[in-house]
Amino acid sequence: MPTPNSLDAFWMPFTPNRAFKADPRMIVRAEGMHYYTPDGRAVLDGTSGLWCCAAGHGRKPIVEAIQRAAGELDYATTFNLGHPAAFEFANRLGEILPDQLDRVFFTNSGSESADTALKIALAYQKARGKAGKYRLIGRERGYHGTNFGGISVGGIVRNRMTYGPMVAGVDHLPHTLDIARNAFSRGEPPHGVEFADALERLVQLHDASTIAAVIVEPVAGSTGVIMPPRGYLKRLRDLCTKHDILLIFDEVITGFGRLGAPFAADFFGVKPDILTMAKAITNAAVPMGAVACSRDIYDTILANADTPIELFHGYTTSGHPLACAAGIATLNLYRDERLFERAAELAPYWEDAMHSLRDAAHVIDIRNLGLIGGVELEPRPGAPTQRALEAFKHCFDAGVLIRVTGDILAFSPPLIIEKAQIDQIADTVRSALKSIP
Ligand code: PXG
Repeated sequence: MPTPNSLDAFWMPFTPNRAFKADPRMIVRAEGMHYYTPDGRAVLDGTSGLWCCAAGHGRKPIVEAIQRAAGELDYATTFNLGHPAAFEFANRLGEILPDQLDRVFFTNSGSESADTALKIALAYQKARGKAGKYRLIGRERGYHGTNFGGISVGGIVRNRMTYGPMVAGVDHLPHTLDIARNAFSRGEPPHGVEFADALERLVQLHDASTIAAVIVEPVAGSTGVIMPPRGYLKRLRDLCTKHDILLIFDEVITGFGRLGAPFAADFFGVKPDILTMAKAITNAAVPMGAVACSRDIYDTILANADTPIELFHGYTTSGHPLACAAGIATLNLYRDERLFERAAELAPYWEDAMHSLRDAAHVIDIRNLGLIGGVELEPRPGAPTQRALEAFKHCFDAGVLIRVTGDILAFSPPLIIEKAQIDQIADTVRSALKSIP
């Protein structure tokens, strides 16, 4: 029988359960830029939780909004019934979303947003009489969550290889990491716009009349921080337009100021047809995701429906009152504290701090954009990923939370970070790397 404090019952996600439970690291509280361990030690959050607490932790206006909402309307379905916060939040998102990309479908996570976006793309093609356009194109090393649609278009081998044939009719673009040509580039890497031309090859192979949509992360996060080469996203947009293919941006990590603009679409000046969100949409205080669609997609699906319900899709907690309240309070905070602008202002300092690690031990590449950083390590011979894992543990013990994936250290601090805390992250990582073999 497990005791109340036993670690056995909780099957932890994306975690080496045996190793963790033999040597657990626990967090009991968070405030501002810091997590706190059970013994009261502060740990500087260099990752915004998991790319999600963009406004920092325990923010009062968000906490109070959730408390108020819980006391007022704990739950109401949005299936054929409405509550004001869901409409208000969708409208508020529309104010910061790219022009005409403001028809919002609510989900509960990034994974649900990815699957929802793919389904909407297919529904749109069918609604306009092009049901033959069914193929979905993802990208190698892409991450779109862990549901079947997302792993089908995703490109992280370990997330896919166990789960059978997945969704049919999927193909992949090549990823854009090119360390040989782009190592240590600052910001958008100069080489690799031609990676987008692989879409032209896929069109030649499958014909555009069979392709519904392309989905990419504008900046690939989970796989280890891969930046789009200069001009790449624009070329992808142009090719999608040329071949009448929808472009979906998965903005689950790039949304809400991470790059110093509301969305990556704004930062790169490239407009997708569908844009997915989650994480920082509520500062992660309540789970939520959303999919923004162009008015054309929404109008086409509504106008061509052959039943009263136009889209047979939704979740019990789509537009949950607590999530909407948290989301509205979060958008207010981003606006009132000018956090997107703050991220833009801090980005050059962040870039310098990241690249100051160039001569640190084991480092073979550094990548940065907005308030995102990636430091790639040379894998330890015969023991890939070990070095990064040890660096993670060293940093945690030294009071800084970083994220590791493979042999890459990933950074995405809350947008409220101070310059001295940026220095603290760089210094801690430098000494961690020095102390591991
Ligand atoms: N799309 C993207 C681009 C993501 O980064 C998801 C979808 C899925 O979101 P949910 O809410 O279903 O987890 C993500 C999630 C990491 C890391 O270490 C990143 C994510 C999740 C877990 C770890 O970088 N991103």
